[in-house]
Amino acid sequence: MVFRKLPGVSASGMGLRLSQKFVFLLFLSGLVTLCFAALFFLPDSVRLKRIFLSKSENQPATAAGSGMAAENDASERSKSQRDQEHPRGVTSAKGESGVVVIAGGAGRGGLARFKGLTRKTPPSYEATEERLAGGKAQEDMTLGSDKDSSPDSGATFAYKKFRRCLLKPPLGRDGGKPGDPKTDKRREKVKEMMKFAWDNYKQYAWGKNELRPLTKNGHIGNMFGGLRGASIIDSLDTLYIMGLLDEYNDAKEWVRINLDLTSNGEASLFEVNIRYVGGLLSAYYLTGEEMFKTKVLELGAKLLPAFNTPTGIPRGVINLGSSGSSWSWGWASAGSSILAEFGTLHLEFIHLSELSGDPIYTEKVMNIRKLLNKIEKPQGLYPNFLSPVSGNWVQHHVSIGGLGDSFYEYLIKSYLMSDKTDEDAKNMYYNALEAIENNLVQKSPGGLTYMAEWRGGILDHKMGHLACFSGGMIGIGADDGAPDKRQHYLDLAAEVTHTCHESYDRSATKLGPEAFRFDGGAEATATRLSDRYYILRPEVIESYMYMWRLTHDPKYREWGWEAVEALERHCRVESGFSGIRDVYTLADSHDNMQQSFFLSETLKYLYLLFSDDDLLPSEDWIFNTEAHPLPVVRKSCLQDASVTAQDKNKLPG
Ligand code: DMJ
Repeated sequence: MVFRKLPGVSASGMGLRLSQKFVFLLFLSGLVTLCFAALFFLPDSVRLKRIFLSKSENQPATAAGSGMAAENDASERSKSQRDQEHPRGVTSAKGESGVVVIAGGAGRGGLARFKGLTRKTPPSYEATEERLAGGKAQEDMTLGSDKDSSPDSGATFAYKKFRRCLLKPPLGRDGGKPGDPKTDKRREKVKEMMKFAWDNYKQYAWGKNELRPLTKNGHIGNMFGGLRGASIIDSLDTLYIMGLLDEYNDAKEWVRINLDLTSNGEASLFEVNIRYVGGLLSAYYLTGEEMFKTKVLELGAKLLPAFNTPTGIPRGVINLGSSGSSWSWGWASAGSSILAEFGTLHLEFIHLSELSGDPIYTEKVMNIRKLLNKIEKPQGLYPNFLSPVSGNWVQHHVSIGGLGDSFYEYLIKSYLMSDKTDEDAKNMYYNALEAIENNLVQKSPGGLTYMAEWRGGILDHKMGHLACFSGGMIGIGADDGAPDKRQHYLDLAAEVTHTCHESYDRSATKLGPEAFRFDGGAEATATRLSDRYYILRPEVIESYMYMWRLTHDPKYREWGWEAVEALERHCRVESGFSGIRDVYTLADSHDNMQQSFFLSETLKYLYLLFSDDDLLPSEDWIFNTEAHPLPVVRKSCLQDASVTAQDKNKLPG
């Protein structure tokens, strides 16, 4: 700046009068004050902060005990990133976004940026074999992927930490091998059945969704919106826990190379969630293989647009392509959504939030929960159809079987999976169970306990095969019921399971029909031709497995073995297993379909039934409705940098 000496003006210093100097200084100090004020009063700006604040103040704290802060930061980051880059909610997996937060990392904290995913060598199968045999390689294999996902490596989810928060090793001391040779032989038989089903699928239907064992080809169907390999995804964890490791490896490589998530088809939100999301989540949690996590997060993001309805209750069908449009099933009353569909997302979505650090999945399912909790319920019951537009029930049909079933299952399992902290789920479950007992539970003249269906107050004395899961459900919830009800719940669970066994025992094939009745003189038998089929469903065997674990009454293993023999006799064909059209005739008529849930559920539950309880122990693992094991979320342990659940378990008191 140049200060000019003005003529006729007595000047001092720089040629300015004292008063001029004073005005200038005043102006200068005003300017400086204004600049600082701008810094503090203008909206928060990271760039200004970077300039003016020290580096350490600029970084979010992610030190020990503040794991949540790191998680929240990751959530915010991914949420805003998604909003900006993928306005329709279609995101790439976190690992691919290039930005991840160091989780845990005691005392260090800080935001770290990484490009792409760290590739790793697949786990060694020798190590797995050795681990299954209880060898020293256990730690190497089970925690193999920690090299990628430990807090130090920068992944969003600390896998190693998660493993330490389990109370017991997932595969038990010896892969769950039972001490008793007879049981072990039975277990080996189930493993052979799995291998047979898998080998035939691989030979004739590889990459398709399901095997058609009579015509020896693949079936694609229209439930999965162009996604393929349903039998592969559904089999991953079963193969793994059975120690069929070559087969597991083939399945894993197919997922790595061929699972194409860019499909543009129309899918059932429910089916994709329970089979694909559930299957990939389990595979990740059991093996620590990062690729499964990447895939499941990519798929999970594709499901989010289904929730864009006035109430947030998702519609049943979703386009998995970029349009993300969704609609209700044509057959569902007045554009309604189905209770068993929108009510069977909770377990998987909680884990999507856990793995991604993005709370959006939890928010979506909590919103469903809130609406259902608030809405008026006829006699305390939850009807099967709800409008995603008005949030009101569309008609009053209540069923513990199809259309309603797994909603109830997910209430009690949400409570158990939350390490018994989700009190809302607990209350909703026990209230629902009370309403079910008051309105639906019946005793037949022959003394069989069953669950009828309810149509606006009128009972339909029919029980679906699907409803037979409820024996197991009531059993696993017994212990957390009111103290004076616990034995009652266990008895009820046993009675329902007994009835379901009767539905098998009263057929010529010793397999149960799709639905059985308790009217017109019938007791646990199908009276309609259209209800006589059996499509390899798991629900009855599922209840045997839970009841075995809860009571150790040997009858459940005997009943399971009866089912194995019946499956071998009537459903095993030259190239796989097939459903049958009529359980009451010995001249088998096969339906030519090996359902993917046979591999995922029926054979897994049988295998667990003949295993020691320490294979996927109930303290640590909750099975989703497709029998994919998901771990209990131990928030306090996961956030505690130093003490693990195993340590805590050992602490006195
Ligand atoms: C499976 O896909 C799941 O168990 C679902 O909850 C109900 N139906 C089939 C098996 O029967």
